[in-house]
Amino acid sequence: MKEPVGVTITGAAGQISYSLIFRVASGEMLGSDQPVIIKLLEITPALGALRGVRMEVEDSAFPLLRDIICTDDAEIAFKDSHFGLLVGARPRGKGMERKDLLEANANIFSLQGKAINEVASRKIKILVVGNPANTNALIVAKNAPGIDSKQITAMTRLDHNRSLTQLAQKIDSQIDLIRRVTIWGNHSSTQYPDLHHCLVGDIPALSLIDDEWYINNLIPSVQQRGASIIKARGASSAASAANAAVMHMQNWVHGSRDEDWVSMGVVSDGSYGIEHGLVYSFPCTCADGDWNIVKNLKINALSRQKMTATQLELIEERDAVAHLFK
Ligand code: NAX
Repeated sequence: MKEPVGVTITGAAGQISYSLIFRVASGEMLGSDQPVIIKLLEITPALGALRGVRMEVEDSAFPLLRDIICTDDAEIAFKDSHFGLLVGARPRGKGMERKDLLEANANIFSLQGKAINEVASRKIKILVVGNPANTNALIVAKNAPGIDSKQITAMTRLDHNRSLTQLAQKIDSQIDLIRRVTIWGNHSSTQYPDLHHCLVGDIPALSLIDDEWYINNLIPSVQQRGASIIKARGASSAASAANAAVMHMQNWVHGSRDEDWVSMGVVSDGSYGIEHGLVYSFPCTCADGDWNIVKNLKINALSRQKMTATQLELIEERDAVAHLFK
């Protein structure tokens, strides 16, 4: 058995965490030989509800769970942590403009970035789920200069998974035969699900579907899937988001499939002409606990236009919160 590692989960009394915590504690994310200490962060008014979650985690008798800490203090929650799943965020309230939401969340994530910088393991791997996820991750990176910005990522895996399933259903294929789907850009309705490099077995996916369906159906339906779920369920996606977070971390730690890649929001190194420093979703391969952007993919005019549109939204978001950067 390995030494236990600390996993911090924020927004721990919320609906995504209600699924996520149990999957982390079961060993699904880090492996069946990796004991965990789970540290749950919430705002003070939610600590009562968090006590109930804690009781259920305890009642699950997870063999890998060494300890569970519940707190409203970010410095306690992130102390020595090796993994940070930053789920907690402020939802959009009545009459709140997008700008207000950005600002409210920017405050949360700058405080958490500072706490991470002070107390977390220097090796911490961070996944930001709370929206606006890409820009929140950027704020964490700016406020945690002691942590390599390569270790701070945002979640677009749910969008990636949604694209896989929609394609599989359309062509009546199995998910595991489909490779090289890409989500470019922001986890928002400007994201660009790209099938130009996608293969089904060894067959190009775009030769199996018509362009009209891809452009007018798959792209908008993946972009709007979150809203469709809210409409149908009366609540936003939760279990599928937790699942995507587990898969994102699993791949980052244990590697991605051969001849395939995953989509991750990462700090841009300027690849594909995307502005340096933005947290933008790219196709990435993972190996040895590290990720790398897949380089040299051919980008056609349609892709370029969509990649630029989502980049512009991220630039606007960044500029709106730039005053919170150190
Ligand atoms: P909930 O509203 O159920 O839970 C959020 C929890 O965060 C609440 O319990 C709240 O008290 C807590 N919280 C708020 N501020 C906090 C702070 N400063 N520190 C610690 N905890 C804090 O939301 P849930 O459905 O769990 O969704 C969480 C976030 O994920 C939202 O921002 C949501 O928009 C985002 N999502 C992101 C997705 C992605 O693919 N990146 C997909 C799913 C989801 O929409």
